[in-house]
Parts: sequence; structure tokens; C-alpha cells
Amino acid sequence: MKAKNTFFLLLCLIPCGIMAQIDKKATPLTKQLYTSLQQLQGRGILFGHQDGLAYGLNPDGSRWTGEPGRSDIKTITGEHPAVAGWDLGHLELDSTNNLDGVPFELMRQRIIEQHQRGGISTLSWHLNNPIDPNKTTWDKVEFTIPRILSDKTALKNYQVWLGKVARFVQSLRDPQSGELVPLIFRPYHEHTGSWFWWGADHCSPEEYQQFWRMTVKYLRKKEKVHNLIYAYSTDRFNSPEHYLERYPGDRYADLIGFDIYHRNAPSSNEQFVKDTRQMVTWLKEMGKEHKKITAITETGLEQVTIPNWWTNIVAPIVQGSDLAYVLVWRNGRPDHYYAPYPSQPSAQDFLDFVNSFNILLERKTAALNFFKK
Ligand code: BMA
Repeated sequence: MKAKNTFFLLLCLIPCGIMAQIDKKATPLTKQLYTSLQQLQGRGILFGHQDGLAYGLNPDGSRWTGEPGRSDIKTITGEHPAVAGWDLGHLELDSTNNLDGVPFELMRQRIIEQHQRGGISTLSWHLNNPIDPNKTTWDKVEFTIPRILSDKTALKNYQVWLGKVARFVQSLRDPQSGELVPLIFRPYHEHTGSWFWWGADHCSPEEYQQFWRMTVKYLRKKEKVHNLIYAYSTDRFNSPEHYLERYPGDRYADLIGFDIYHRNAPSSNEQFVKDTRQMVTWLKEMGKEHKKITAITETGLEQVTIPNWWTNIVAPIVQGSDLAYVLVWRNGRPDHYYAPYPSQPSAQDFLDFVNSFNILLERKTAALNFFKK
């Protein structure tokens, strides 16, 4: 009787497309975040901004940094972004600040505040080279991954770095409840390109997969990290096969996404929408097939030079996409920014985009009770 019931349950689960979180020991809040992201599909898209709660630009284009409670998105809309992006680069070097000058202490504080407001944080990691820590994430060092996988000392050194990531994410606790803050962890991104040491030209697909799986297993099993949702994200890809070439497998990723930047606007506008729309369509299909949450994990048009970029370029890409979130890159410098700030020509269009296309900022996200058990 029992066996029969189990059989029918399985029969039901397969076509129903139930997703399964890869970390079976995920904390209750991490499970809740996972389920909420899953249930969000088709009901709204969360908007994310990298470093948006750490610094930004003033109306005259000069920089502001480290002001509590401030973000460029909030100045324009009255609300912080739903997803706050952060980068752990240089945590591995024991630096006080990350590679873009964000103090890790400030990052910790902002991630906790974001969580308390009902928002989400995601971590990328532009780490230096574990074989030669003096080399940056962009320096070309051939065979880093195969060397980590085959040389015990190199592996050990790399695991020491993973330990530092573990300690950072395990230090993120809600001061009231004492519970760990759940996060989306997105390491080794844009690996279909070759500008990082983990890129396509520097290791085989099998080596990348092995390296990814080892990383996830080490964090979970050895460091007992259980507050992460794992995101796999490529750069541009030209087919689902290309996208999945280095995919570590359904047991090693919760979310699948890609990074894509709009360059050479306005002459490339049509092509950008067409190509990105195609990738979003493939991602939606792969998300269904592999039962994964989907997202555009990084995008943007540097200096948002098209005043209606949000409603004219981004909206047609994300409509009907089932994406959980879209994140734009950082407002780093007057010549390097991706989100509007007060007086920036696309600011009004951004408001229209948020209001007309079911784009969720912090308040609506908090109303969804992502962290309610
Ligand atoms: C890039 C640029 C760099 C930055 C890096 C990592 O896209 O913004 O200035 O150092 O991301 O955040």
C-alpha cells in the first residue's frame, strides 16, 4: 500500500514540475526565500541594483558613498531595490574593502537591513587567482581550475578562501531573531566568456563543472553553510546547448540566469532586444525543463544613454518572461553607471517602467512576505 502511494505521489510530482532546492539542510528562511522566488514566477519581476545601497550619484553627477538609508533607486521611487547586489571580491585577501571600495562591514550591515525590510541580497565574487593571489580576477592565468583540481596545496589554499566566504555569510544574522539571512550566491559568472580566470578558454566544461560541484559541496558539507541559494549564470549564449555546456547539473544550482549588457546603443537597439529576448525565451524553457528559478543576473546600458531605455528596451525583453529578477550593474562613477539617479535623463522612464510592467521594488517584495515561515 505504502509503495503504491509513493508511486502515485511520484507520478504526480513529475508532471507538476515541483522544484527541489539543492541544499536539503537549508535554513527555514532560505527555504522560504526559495519557495517565494519560485512562486513569484509570472506574478512580477523583482528589480535589483548592484551596490545600490552602498553608493551612487548625486543630481550633479558627483558620487555619494556610505550614507545610511540611501540608494539612487529610493531617491527616485521612494523605495530601495528589491534585490541588492554585492560583490565579495577581495574578501579572500582579508581586505577591509571589496574590490570596488565597499567596506565589508558596511556590506554586512546593509545586507542585514535589506533582509529586515523584507528585501533580498545576492552575492557575486570577483575573486583574485587562488594559484597566485597577486593576480586579479581578470589576469590571464592558464589552467587555474585544472591546477586547483589536481594539486593538493592549490586545493587547500582555495578552500581557505571558501572558508572566508563561509564565515562572512554565516555572520549575517538578523539581530532580532538571531536567524541567518538567506542569500543568492552567484559565483564563477560569465564563464561562457574568457575574461575571468574561470572563463571558457581556461578550462574544459568538465573541469568547470567539477570545480563548481566541489565548491558547493565544500561550502555545504565542510563549512556547513545553509543560507545560500546557488545561481549559475553565463554571459551571452547562442543556444540552450551552449548555455548548458558547463552547467554543473540540477543538484548543484537553484537558479539559472545570464548576464548581458547593451553596447553600441542606439544602433544596436533592435538587435539587442531580439538577441536578449531569444535568450530569455530559451532560459524560460530551460527553467521549466530543469525546474529552476530564472533571472537576468546582470544587465545595463552604461550611462543609460537612451532616455526611454526601461520601457522601450527592457520592458519588451522581460514581458512574459517568468523571470524572478533583473539586476542592473553599479552606479560606480559619473562615467560608469547603470541605474538612473535624480536628474539622470531616464529617471522618469524608470518610474513608468516600474509602475506599468509589474516591476517590484522593496515594498511590494516585503508585502509578499518572503521571509515568513
Ligand atoms: C565591472 C566594473 C568594474 C568592477 C567590476 C566588479 O563591471 O564595474 O569597475 O570592478 O565590475 O564589480
